[in-house]
Amino acid sequence: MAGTERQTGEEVLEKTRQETKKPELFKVLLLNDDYTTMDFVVEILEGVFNKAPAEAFRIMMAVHTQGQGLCGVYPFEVAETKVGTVVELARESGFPLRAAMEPE
Ligand code: TYC
Repeated sequence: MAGTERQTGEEVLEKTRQETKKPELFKVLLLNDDYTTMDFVVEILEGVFNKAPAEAFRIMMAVHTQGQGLCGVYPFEVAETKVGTVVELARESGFPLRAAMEPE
């Protein structure tokens, strides 16, 4: 980010430099299993990852056929919260659904 100078007359009083790091982004992936229902996975993709119904179905089928699928890319804390929410909602419904995160 650009440096700034504050001046009175000719004298430079202070130089400041603000460094703002871009947030690191993480992929959130859903993992396949044999027990979670397809309908529940679609609900998760719509409710937690804000996917439209057709996109949620497409991602669910990608996970089902390829073992895992991308749900979204988020800053670390958002990704972590989404993974936790998926696991918690799945446990409450008695499903072993898992989600993972990895650096983009
Ligand atoms: N494989 C599951 C079934 O046949 C469906 C499923 C899809 C489970 C995606 C998990 O992340 C998943 N009922």
